Parts: sequence; structure tokens; C-alpha cells
Amino acid sequence: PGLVVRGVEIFPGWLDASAQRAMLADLREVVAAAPLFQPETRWGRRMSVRMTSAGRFGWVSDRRGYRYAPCHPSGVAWPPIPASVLAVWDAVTGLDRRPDCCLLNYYGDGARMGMHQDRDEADFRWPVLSISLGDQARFRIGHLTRGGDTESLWLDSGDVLVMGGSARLVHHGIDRVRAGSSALIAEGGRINLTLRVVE
Ligand code: MD3
Ligand code: FE
Repeated sequence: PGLVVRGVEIFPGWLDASAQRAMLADLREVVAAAPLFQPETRWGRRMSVRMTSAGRFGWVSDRRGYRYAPCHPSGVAWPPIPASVLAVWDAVTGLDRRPDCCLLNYYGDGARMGMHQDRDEADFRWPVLSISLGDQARFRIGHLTRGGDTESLWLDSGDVLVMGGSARLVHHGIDRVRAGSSALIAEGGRINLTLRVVE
């Protein structure tokens, strides 16, 4: 990794411009098959981020709560995880096991993600890998317990992060996206992919 912040490994610029464009084209197919939706929390609040997934499981949230589900809310199966995305997982993690979920988060105007832990997966020994595309975002990293100080860093299009070991359960969030900072996505905004082993 180029740097490590509170155990989060950062690989700046892992994807060059042409690899980013190729991946974005693959992701447009994912979104065509499984359209972005705006999840509702258990408490009936809409999240500002729009989402979809690829793989055997996708992450969904509604009045019943958060969970991994085998189908998109429309009832269709999630599309397969694109080979361009799996290639990043293979190269960066070196693991034999592949992820069974690729969550796609889309941050349009004003979207953000509050501080949280990722703990809906069965086995926290598997890392989570994140790929950023499009506009820059300020990523905040806290602690294993809620509260305390945070460290922030700006994520650029093409950056890859790996959260494993002690970093797997740290609190984290996205508090700002810099609109217009990247030309990759014609519609504007930011896409973040997270690759996870769910079960
Ligand atoms: C640290 N996504 O989908 S990616 C999420 O940019 C999520 O959309 C953010 O947090 C985004 O759950 C941040 C970086 C990230 C992803 C998963 C983590 C950091 C993490 C899991 C554990 C610790
Ligand atoms: Fe998260």
C-alpha cells in the first residue's frame, strides 16, 4: 500500500484512466440489469446514497432492517460481478476466495454516508476492498468503538482501499463529495464499490 491510516491500506491511483473507463462501462451494464435504488432505513428515513449490487448477494435496507439478499428489490437476481472488478480483488488481496457481493454506492449531489461499522457479514476475518470512481470524497476513519477523533483523507478516482485485520471493524463514513472534481462520470457524482465475502 502507498499508506496505511488506522489499519486501512490505501493504494492511490491503482486504476489508471483507461482502466477506470473500462470498469465504468461494465458498471453501466450492472446498473442496467439492477437499477439504482434509494434504500430506506429501519426507521423509515431515506439514505442519500443510491445503491445496487452485483454477485450472489446484494445489500438491501428497508423497514425490515439491513441484510444481504439474493435479489434486487424488483425481484430480479443480481448481475454477476464484472471481471474487471474481480481482477482488482485478485491482484490486491491475493486471496483464493472471491467476494460474493459487490455493493455499488452512487453519490449524487449532496449525498453522504454517516459514520458506521460494516458488520452484516458472517466472518470478519475476510477483508473488505473499496474502489473509488468519479468525484473526490472525504473519507473519515474513527475507532472500533463509537465516537472519538477521526482522521480524514480525500479519495480520488482510481484509488483502492483494503480494510482487513484490525481495520475491519473501524467506524467510517463519507462526509463530503467534491462535485465536478472528476470528468469520469458524464452525469457527475461518485461511485464506490465495496467487495465483500458475505457468508
Ligand atoms: C472500513 N462505503 O459501503 S468505502 C460502505 O465510499 C461504505 O461508499 C463508503 O462505507 C463509500 O459500507 C466507504 C471504504 C470502506 C468500506 C468498507 C469498510 C471502509 C471500511 C469496512 C470496514 C472498515
Ligand atoms: Fe461501510
